[in-house]
Amino acid sequence: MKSDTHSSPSLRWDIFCRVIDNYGDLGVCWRLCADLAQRGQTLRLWTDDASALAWMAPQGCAGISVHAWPNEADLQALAKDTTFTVGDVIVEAFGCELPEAFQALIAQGPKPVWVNLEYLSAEGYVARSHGLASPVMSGPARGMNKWFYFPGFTPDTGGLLREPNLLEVPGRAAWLGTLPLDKPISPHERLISLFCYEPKALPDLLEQLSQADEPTRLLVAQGRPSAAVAAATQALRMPKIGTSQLHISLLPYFSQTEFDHLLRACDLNFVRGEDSLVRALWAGQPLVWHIYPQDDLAHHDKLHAFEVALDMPADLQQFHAVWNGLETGQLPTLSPVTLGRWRDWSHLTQQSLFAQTDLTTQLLRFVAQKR
Ligand code: TRH
Repeated sequence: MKSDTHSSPSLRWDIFCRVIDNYGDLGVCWRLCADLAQRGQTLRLWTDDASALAWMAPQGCAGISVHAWPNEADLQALAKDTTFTVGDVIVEAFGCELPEAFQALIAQGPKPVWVNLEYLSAEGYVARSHGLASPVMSGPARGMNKWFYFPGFTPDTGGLLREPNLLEVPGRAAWLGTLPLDKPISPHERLISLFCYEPKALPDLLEQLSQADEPTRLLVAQGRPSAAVAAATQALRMPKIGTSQLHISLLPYFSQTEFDHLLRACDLNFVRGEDSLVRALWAGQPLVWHIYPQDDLAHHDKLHAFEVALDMPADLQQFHAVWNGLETGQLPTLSPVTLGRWRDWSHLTQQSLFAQTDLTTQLLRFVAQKR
C-alpha cells in the first residue's frame, strides 16, 4: 500500500460541499476530511446540509470543524473578522460554486491552492483532464487558477480514497453478533447487503433469493433501499420479512466505519452512487453497483467504462445491465459457483487497486507541487 502519511506539512484546508441529493456528496467530503485529519491536516468543512453526519460520523473527528454554508451575513462577518484567514488549500467539491464574497476573501490574501474535486469515473476524459488548470474568468477571483482533481481507477488519475488503517477491522462473527437484527444470523445463511435506489429488477431479485437452494439474509439499508424493498414485497404479495429461503432484515443507519465493516462481512454487496462503490471495492467481496441515474443517460457510458476498466466478468456485466435497467429480462442466477467466481474477480481487483497510490496521498503531493 503506497502512502506517505505524515511527511506532508500541516496545512489548513477549507472544503466546500453542497448536498445535491442522497448522501454521497457529504460522504465523500467527510471521508476526505477524516483521512486528511488523520495525516495531520486541519480542516473546515463548509456544507449546506450537515444532517447526515449525525449518523455517518457521530463521533466527529479531531482536526475537523463543520460549518454551515456561509450566508450573506456570515460572509460580511468573516470579512470584518481580523482573526479569520482563508485556508492554505480550498477544495470546491463537485462543482459547487463558492459564494462571491468568499472568493473575494480568497483573492485578497495569500493565494491558496484551489482545487476542483470532481466526481469519480473510469471514463477516458478523467485521465485527460486530471490536474489541468481551470482559470477563473469572472468574479472577484478573476485571474486566479483552480486545478481540476479527478479521482479514478488508474495511476494517471487522482486515485481512490483509501485510509492507511483501512485493513484494521474487527472479526466478522463478533461484528455480526453486534447487529440489532430482528432475528440472529445463522452461520448457514449467505449475507447480502442492499444499498440501492429503486431498481426495476428488485422484485426479480427477491423472488430469485426466496427460491434459491441456499438460505439468504438480505440486510437492507435505511432510506430509499428499505422503501424500495417494502414496495417490492407488497407488489409480490410477499411478507415484509421475505419468504421461504429469504429473510429480509432492516439495518440501522451506520457510521461510515460500521458501514465498511458491513461490506466486509457480506458475501455480496449491492452498492450505489460513488462512495459506497469504492468501499465495496476495498471490501474485496462481490459487488453490484447501482449507478446514479442521469436524465441524459450519461450513466450508461460511465457504467460501461467502469466494467471495462476493471475487466468485469461477462455475467456480472449482464447482472449490472439488468439491475441498472439498461436491459430487460431476468437477472443472472446468484449461485454459489457464480458468487465464487465474482469473489475471485473482486479479490484481484482489490489487490490491483491497492497497488496504486491513494487519493489523499496524491492530493497532498499535488498541493505541495502547486504551492
Ligand atoms: O447516497 P448516494 O447515492 O450518493 C451520491 C449522491 O446522490 C450524489 O449526488 C451523486 O452524485 C453520487 O451519489 C454519485 O451513494 P454514495 O456515494 O455511496 O454515498 C452514500 C454514503 O453514505 C457513503 O459515504 C456511505 C454512507 N453510509 C453510511 O455511512 N452508513 C449507512 O448506513 C449507509 C447506508 C451509507
